[in-house]
Amino acid sequence: MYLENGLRKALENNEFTLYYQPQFNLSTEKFIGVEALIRWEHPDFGIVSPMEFIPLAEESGLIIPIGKWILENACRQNKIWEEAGFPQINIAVNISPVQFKSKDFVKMVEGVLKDTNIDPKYLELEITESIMQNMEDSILILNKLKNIGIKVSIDDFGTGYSSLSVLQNLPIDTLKIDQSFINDIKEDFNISPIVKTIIDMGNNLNLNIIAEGIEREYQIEYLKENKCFIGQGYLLSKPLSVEKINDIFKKFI
Ligand code: G
Ligand code: G
Ligand code: MN
Ligand code: NA
Repeated sequence: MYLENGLRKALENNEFTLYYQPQFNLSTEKFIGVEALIRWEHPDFGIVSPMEFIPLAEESGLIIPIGKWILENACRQNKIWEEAGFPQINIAVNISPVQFKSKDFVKMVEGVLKDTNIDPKYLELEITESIMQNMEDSILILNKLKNIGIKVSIDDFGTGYSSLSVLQNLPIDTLKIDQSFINDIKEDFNISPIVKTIIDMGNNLNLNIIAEGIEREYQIEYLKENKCFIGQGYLLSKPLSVEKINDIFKKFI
């Protein structure tokens, strides 16, 4: 309860910040995008993990204003990088299923794009497989997002229940392989066939594939050998503040 009261005040008190985790092309080692990840600096508790407060925000409905704040700030930041003369990169933003299903979601996204004036093709929204519980409505929303020109990825892919046939009917662009599967890639490459199956499926459907949670060099080797060429994870970089991302721009572009 105490945390939830704090959450109500957090937006107006400016207690949220966005961190950005770099995404790299595993072959060229080029920096190609970032995933925005919210952080809450609570005045009494210090940093509170989104794993704790996003569920509270979803239950209370606060995810709607907070989600809008996240999207606005991520898009504005991408514009700032563009205006600083850095090459354009993708910005990925996590979207809560509650937000995705909310009445004015598409209108909100359009408004943010207009206000921040970023090229929609550099924005990627991360949704989860749970939206497929309501396929028809979700496809309508996804088609609207596609028409706006933004990209959509399925986050934590492989942990839900999406079948190949469902997947091929979804107007999406990218599969993000859940980090638990990347963690299963051990040094001897003697692993379950799941990672390879997901990569093959994604490639066959012409989707981009991003490996999450890369922590070991040999995982990169395995991924490249099996034709997954985009990755993020602590080995490559942790989520970073804006200032630190600026340094990466200077080093990797
Ligand atoms: O960075 P990490 O520990 O911080 O994130 C923990 C969880 O919180 C992950 O499941 C992640 O998807 C989620 N999360 C992080 N940032 C955001 C955000 O901006 N919006 C939403 N909806 N979820 C987020
Ligand atoms: O649910 P989602 O995939 O958006 O959440 C991303 C979460 O994974 C964030 O909490 C982020 O900080 C975390 N993360 C990113 N890279 C790694 C990694 O290499 N290892 C682990 N354990 N977590 C990671
Ligand atoms: Mn994510
Ligand atoms: Na994920």
